[in-house]
Order: sequence, then C-alpha cells, then structure tokens
Amino acid sequence: MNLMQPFSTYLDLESGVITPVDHVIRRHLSDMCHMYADESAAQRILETEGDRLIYEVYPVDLPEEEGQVLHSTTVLHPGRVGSEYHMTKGHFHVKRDRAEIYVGLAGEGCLLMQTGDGRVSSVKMARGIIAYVPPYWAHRTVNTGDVPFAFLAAWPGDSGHDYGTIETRGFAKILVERGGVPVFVDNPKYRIEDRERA
Ligand code: M6P
Ligand code: ZN
Repeated sequence: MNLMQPFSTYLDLESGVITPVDHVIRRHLSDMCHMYADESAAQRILETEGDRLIYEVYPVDLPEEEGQVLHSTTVLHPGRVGSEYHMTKGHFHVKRDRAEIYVGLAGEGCLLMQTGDGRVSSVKMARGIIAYVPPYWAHRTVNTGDVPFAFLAAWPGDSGHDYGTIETRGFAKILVERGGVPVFVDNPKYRIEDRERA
C-alpha cells in the first residue's frame, strides 16, 4: 500500500481561491469561442478588447486514481459573449457513472446538466447551496450575476474529463440575458447524436 500523508489546503471563502495549488488553470475566450452561440460576438471581443479571461480553476494536487477524492474551486468571471453569459466548457466524466458535488461560495450562477440522450436539468447556485451532479450527467456552470461566481467541487479520482462530447455536440440549452434577466433558450448549435435522430 502506498500510504499518503494527510494534508490540508486553505480556501478563501470570499474569493474561492485555494492555496497552495501547483498550477492554476486559466480558460480564456480564445480557448472556447466556438462554444458560444454567437461566434461573431466572440470574434469581435477578441479583436476589440483582446483575449478575455473567462474562468480560473484551482485544483488541489492529487493523483487521478480510484479511491481519491479530487477537489478544486472554480472562479467564473462575470460577463457575456453577445447575450450569452460566461460559462465553463463543461464535460462528461470519462467513467460516466461517477458523480460530483458542487458547493456555492460566492456570487450566483447556474449549474446546467445534461444526459447523453439529451435530457436537461439545472440548479440555481449561490453561496451555501450544495448541488449534486448524479452519475451520467454532463455539467457546466454559468455566471448569471455581476460579480465572480465561485464554487467548490469534489469528484472521484478515477472519473476523468471527457470534453470532446460537449465540444462537438454542445448543451441543448444556453443561458442568455433578456431584459436584464437570465433565460434559458434552445442552443442553435446543439447537435443531437445521429443515433438519437434515427
Ligand atoms: C469544477 C469541476 C472541475 C472542472 C471545473 C471547470 O471545478 O467540475 O472538474 O475542471 O469545474 O469546468 P470544466 O473542466 O468543464 O472547464
Ligand atoms: Zn466533473
């Protein structure tokens, strides 16, 4: 048995920043412009204001293996691309039957979930809300507020991240601003799997 030493890290509950972390993952608009419904709005932002920081992930350094509980915080900055609110890329777990827990820390947003056969669900997130992502549901977060939306997440060590499925198919619903409030609309870029169409 390879015995690990117990340890702790520090989570700033106001900002969502964990210290120490080995490396902060920073996702900019250029990493995901094709994921927004209005790609020309994304291009305009890149040309006029440069490469906007959308979100940061602070992962506690742990081996990605069965038995571990991986955990990280995400700080999702406020803003929109066209009328669509800033969001994370979103992913399925490679092992689809692995669940995840989200705990809201600061700001407000939405946890958007979707199954492989296109069922959708969402949970409103704010400080103190614990959201459960059951096995088989892809998950993406959206910042619907004016301040950074921060949350803690924990998931089994052998889950793995499958980004490809969401990158090619997208989520069925997107969150856009209409008259100052967030509303769900159908994602014009959503692609149903061919076998579902048949
Ligand atoms: C949460 C967890 C992480 C994930 C991060 C950002 O912290 O679900 O596993 O990496 O959000 O989301 P994504 O990886 O989809 O960009
Ligand atoms: Zn996950």
